[in-house]
Amino acid sequence: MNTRLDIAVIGHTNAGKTSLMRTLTRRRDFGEVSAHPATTRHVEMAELALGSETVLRLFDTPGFEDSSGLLAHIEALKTARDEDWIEAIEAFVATPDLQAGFAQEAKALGQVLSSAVLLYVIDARDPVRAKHRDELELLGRCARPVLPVLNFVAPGPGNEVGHEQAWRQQLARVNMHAVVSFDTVVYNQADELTLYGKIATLADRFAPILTRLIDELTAARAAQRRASAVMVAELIVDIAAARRPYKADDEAAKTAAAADLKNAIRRREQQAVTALLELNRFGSADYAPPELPIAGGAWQEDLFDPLVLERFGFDATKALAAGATAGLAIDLMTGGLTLGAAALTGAAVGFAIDSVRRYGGRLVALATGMAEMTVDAPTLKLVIDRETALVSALLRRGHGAQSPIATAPFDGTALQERVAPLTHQARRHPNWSSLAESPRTPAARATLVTRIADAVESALS
Ligand SMILES: Nc1nc2c(ncn2[C@@H]2O[C@H](COP(=O)(O)OP(=O)(O)O)[C@@H](O)[C@H]2O)c(=O)[nH]1
Ligand SMILES: [Mg+2]
Repeated sequence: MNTRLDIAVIGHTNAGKTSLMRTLTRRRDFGEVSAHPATTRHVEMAELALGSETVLRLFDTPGFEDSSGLLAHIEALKTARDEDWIEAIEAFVATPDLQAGFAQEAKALGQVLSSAVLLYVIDARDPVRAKHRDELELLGRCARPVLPVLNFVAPGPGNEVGHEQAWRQQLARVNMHAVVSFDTVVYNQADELTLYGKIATLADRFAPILTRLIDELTAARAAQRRASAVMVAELIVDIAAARRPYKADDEAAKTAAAADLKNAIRRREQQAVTALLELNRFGSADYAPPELPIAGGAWQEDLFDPLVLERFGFDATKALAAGATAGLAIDLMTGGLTLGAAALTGAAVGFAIDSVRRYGGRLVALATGMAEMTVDAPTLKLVIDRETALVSALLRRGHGAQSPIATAPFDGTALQERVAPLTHQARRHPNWSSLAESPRTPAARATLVTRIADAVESALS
């Protein structure tokens, strides 16, 4: 059984060879990609490992610039030396004197001869031309299995026509029946697995390692999705629970609290973006997150957060409407279980000492003239939506992509329905936020993160 597969990535210059290498190896910085021809001048290698074992080596090659001239040159060599094709190609590769003006092509062909399988990358926006036919003929003479890869198949500006069908017909004519479509910019795991599956068919002695690779890629993808969703869920809990206290009648303190909270949330979101990019092996150059579009006053002030009061067993809106004052909360807190406010005896129902212990300090603070700034619902929704959209975009992005990440429009209605009750729960626990002064991470917080992550994951496209 062979334990390491060498693959040469070949094709016409600018077909997307280097981009394909980047996407397959998840290395956005591999080699050099540009719209100028002949950017790749030497053979460059990238490895794929399972654990510590390298199972696949991909070799990026300089493109063939004049494949028709090259074919004619090698055919002439073959005739002059009275050799068969593969002998003539071997002699051409091994002997600089025989390379005429084709030194770059000789490097690529040299790599072809030392590889077990060839990936032939095709720009499917191009019609099939004579140069392509000659390239195919030459590759067909190299005595290696060839898997043609149709690149640039995603429709879009500059690719309204597409010549995928013509290419498939042409490839069938030269006995290349196994073909894959692969867009190096728009990542699609099914296409990637198909690519490895077809290689396994063409070179079945490598089937065992390719099967392991396929399993590993599948598992890694699921883990990456989950870890991304958990990062978003952590962010959601942190910002939903975040609070900043201030003296209620002090305008300057209020402004400062709002600014402080806003900055903390911005930094926390930026931190999540950086972590998401890193987890998915992209970098800050790929994405410029938009600012939180909030004006100063849009932050929520909740002197008496109905959610907190409700936790104490009474309907806050009713109680407040009935003229409840801060005094009530103080009574509750200080264990004055006599509850001076007779009108509010109902409040004692379901009242738990545990709740006093947990929320007491806050309610006392609120009741004694302190207020708190929290993130408002629209801002929270915005962050949830756009980070979920970012994860979707990252999961769809190939590492060969050059343009900055653009998140697709995201309809967060269904996600909000699932997440809103969960963020309410987070709001009740200020110290579950990593932005709190003394953050706590009880098991209940972990459970909440898991439930939010489930919702985020199911909203990923
Ligand atoms: N839209 C799009 N652009 C691509 C794709 N593959 C490569 N490119 C772009 O095409 C150009 C040439 O790609 P490159 O990988 O350098 O080609 P190479 O010369 O065969 O290595 C670069 O500008 C790439 O960003 C693709 O699938 N879709
Ligand atoms: Mg290149």
